[in-house]
Amino acid sequence: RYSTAAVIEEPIIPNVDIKHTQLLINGKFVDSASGKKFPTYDPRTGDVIAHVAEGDAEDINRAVAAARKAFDEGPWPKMTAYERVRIILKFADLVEKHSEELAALETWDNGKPFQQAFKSELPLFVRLFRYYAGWADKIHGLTVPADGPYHVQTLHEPIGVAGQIIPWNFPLIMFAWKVGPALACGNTIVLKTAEQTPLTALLVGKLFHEAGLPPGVLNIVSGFGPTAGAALASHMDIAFTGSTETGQTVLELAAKSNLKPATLELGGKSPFIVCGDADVDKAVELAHFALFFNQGQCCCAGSRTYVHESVYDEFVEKATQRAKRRSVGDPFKSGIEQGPQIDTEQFEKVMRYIKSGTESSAKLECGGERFGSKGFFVQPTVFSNVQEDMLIAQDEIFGPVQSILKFRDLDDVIRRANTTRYGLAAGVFTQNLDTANKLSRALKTGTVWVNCFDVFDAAIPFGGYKMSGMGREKSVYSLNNYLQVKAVVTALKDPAW
Ligand code: TXE
Repeated sequence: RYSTAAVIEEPIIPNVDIKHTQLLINGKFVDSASGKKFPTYDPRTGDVIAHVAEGDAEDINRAVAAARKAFDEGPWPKMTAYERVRIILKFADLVEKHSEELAALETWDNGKPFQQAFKSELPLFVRLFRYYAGWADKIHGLTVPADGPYHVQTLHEPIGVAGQIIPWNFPLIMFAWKVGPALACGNTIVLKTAEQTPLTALLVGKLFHEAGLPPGVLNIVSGFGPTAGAALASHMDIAFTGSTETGQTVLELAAKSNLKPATLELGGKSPFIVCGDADVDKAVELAHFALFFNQGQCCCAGSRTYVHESVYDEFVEKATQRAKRRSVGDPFKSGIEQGPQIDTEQFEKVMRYIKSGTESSAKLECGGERFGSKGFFVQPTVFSNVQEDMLIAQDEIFGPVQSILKFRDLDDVIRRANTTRYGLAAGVFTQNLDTANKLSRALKTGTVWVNCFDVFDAAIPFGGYKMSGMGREKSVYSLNNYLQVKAVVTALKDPAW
């Protein structure tokens, strides 16, 4: 039976003031040029939390002008790297101080469990900025030994104004993945948040200015994709996280405007492979986490659970029991593992996929219905007997729906795991080193987690093969997205030296 720990008839109202709902342009909170506002909703109930200024093309133009001026005239790019380090570190300290308030706001706007936001996402956010502060004064070029009488060096220069578009599933973490490296490299930024989750970015934007960030360096525009998002994609250098379909539009706009480079971090349908030698209880728990974490709203969710035939029946039985024990309810209540989906569109999308699963020959082991009568909650759902050609095995559901498939041997699972347009991540669960090595090399994905999943350390690169994206985020690799390399070749007067 499903836990009835929390009924959302009386949602817990967090003790948080919503202080910032305007656009943050040139260091000031301002209304949108049109004066328009849009509502942001509490996914637990569908009630409006606040009305937020709605930016569109004109606001993007104002934000870009501010960012351009801040880049061209300084002081940001002209500061010493050490001064930039100190501002980023001070910001990280301020966020740490405001962690509880930020986590509450994140849960309210997004629906994720408060404990998850407070205990893991806020500390990771702070860690990401401290990590990037560590890079800011260690970015430098090379001296290159070339043929001929030349002194050759490379300068690693910021690209200028970075345009960044982020999604709603991890509003703060996605902010950190994008803003951290761009600022460390000395760029200025125009960031568009997702229309579902505009609130936390505005508060951290305020904290950044309190930490000493000069006006115009970080501009934050709330608004919708086809208006503000498209205007930004047509403007400058772009970094985008979102769906593969929207990623294609963003790349097209980037190409049609000024051929700006784009980094894309898109969707996935990641395999999680449980080998015959695995400890089944541990595999069940990790596979459950890999799929259900964050209401299943992770680009890298382990959404195709492949299980070796020798442990398949036991695994299905235990995975079903685990899903039935998952506690669903008000994400502010302690002990709740799963809150609501982000909005009515995502809720309906998940329900459509569940329907397509029940209409196929897959077996619905548990769940399959709405949870409660309010908001956007979905029962943790498990399908067994899933086949590759079913929609639930092909498409990104982005919800709490586990699809379990059976495999025979390693070559069989490698071929099937790679038969998808996506290539973001994979999980491998085995005690055999040779099996782990073989799978890690054969899987066509940007990340392979062996006997673990969703390890998001700041120093580990993340990104996709195939239609899961272009470029890498986090880690030293992400700096490349925000730097240009200039070769300086100087003729030597006295080649002998
Ligand atoms: O994503 P969109 P949506 C996947 C997931 C989900 C599906 C749809 O499968 O069910 O995408 O979600 C901005 N020009 N992911 O519709 O549209 C938009 O305003 C420029 C995977 O929310 O990709 C938001 O800021 N920008 C994903 C951002 O793009 C545009 C996370 C993401 O929205 C735009 C979220 C346009 N024409 C959803 N249209 C991941 N990779 O983690 C929209 N946007």
